[in-house]
Amino acid sequence: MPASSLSNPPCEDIIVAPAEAGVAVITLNRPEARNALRTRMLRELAEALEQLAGDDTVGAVVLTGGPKVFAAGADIREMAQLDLVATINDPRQSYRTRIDRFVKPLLAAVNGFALGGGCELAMQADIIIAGETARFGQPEINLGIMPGAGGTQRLIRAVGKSLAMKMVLAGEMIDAHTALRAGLVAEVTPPEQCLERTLELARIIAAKPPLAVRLAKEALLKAFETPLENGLYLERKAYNLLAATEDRQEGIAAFLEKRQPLFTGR
Ligand code: CO8
Repeated sequence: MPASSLSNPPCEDIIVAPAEAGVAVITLNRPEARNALRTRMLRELAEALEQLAGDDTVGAVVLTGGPKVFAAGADIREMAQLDLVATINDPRQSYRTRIDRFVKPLLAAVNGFALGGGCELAMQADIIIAGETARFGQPEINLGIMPGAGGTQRLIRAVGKSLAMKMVLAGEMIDAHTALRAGLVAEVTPPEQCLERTLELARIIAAKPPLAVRLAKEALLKAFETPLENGLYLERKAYNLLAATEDRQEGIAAFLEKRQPLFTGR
């Protein structure tokens, strides 16, 4: 199946590679505009993820901007056309929400700039792997605006108050190693190994029992917005649910029989 046929109508701003070893790869594909996130690109991304969510051959998705840049933020030329009413009605907000609803693990492989909406998109992923060339920033302040797609909320949770304030108020970027120290990214790799390492991690996750992965992701994300007692309650319910799965039986049996488990997603 040709990659572009995964979405209907065919994708123009992203490339969706069909799953290999349980991992599908989405590449942002506007290099001439530094992968600026125009409305079309976010729509294609939301639609592609929804399709991949329903595809049983996909256990995890890797999102990349290619070897040079992740994404330079919202498309400033497009933004320049939007007045207050158009901004309030901006469909990009709902595409962002649809991306947030992706239930499978989403990993971002970031090389080069991840700025503004591009940094916010990387933060919508569950795990970020950064190449040493990666630069993260929220430079919206330089345009007379502020982050509008999670840059104040997710960044402060990821890197803490002081660094988030510096990035958002001064518009200063941070490099990959600073991002690693601050907890924004999980690993830093040489630039040319960033995608391969992210794929490797995605393949590892895709081979795990999918129901356990899904519920664990849900519980982890709830930690950001739930008081501890409620979060612990939710975790316990999710944990209990997994007791009814065949994959739990298989995982425990395989351990006791000293063999590799064969998970089926049931
Ligand atoms: N939007 C549109 N076009 C862009 C963007 C962008 N964000 N970034 C780069 N481009 C275009 C340039 O205009 C240029 O086009 P052309 O060749 O036609 O002149 C081309 O890409 C190459 O750009 P540069 O020559 O500037 O490339 P460099 O490699 O020298 O620099 C940078 C790369 C550092 C990324 C630089 O382009 C830059 O600073 N870009 C803007 C970064 C920025 O300010 N991002 C924040 C945008 S605002 C935002 O993201 C708000 C999100 C709110 C979302 C809320 C709604 C859901």
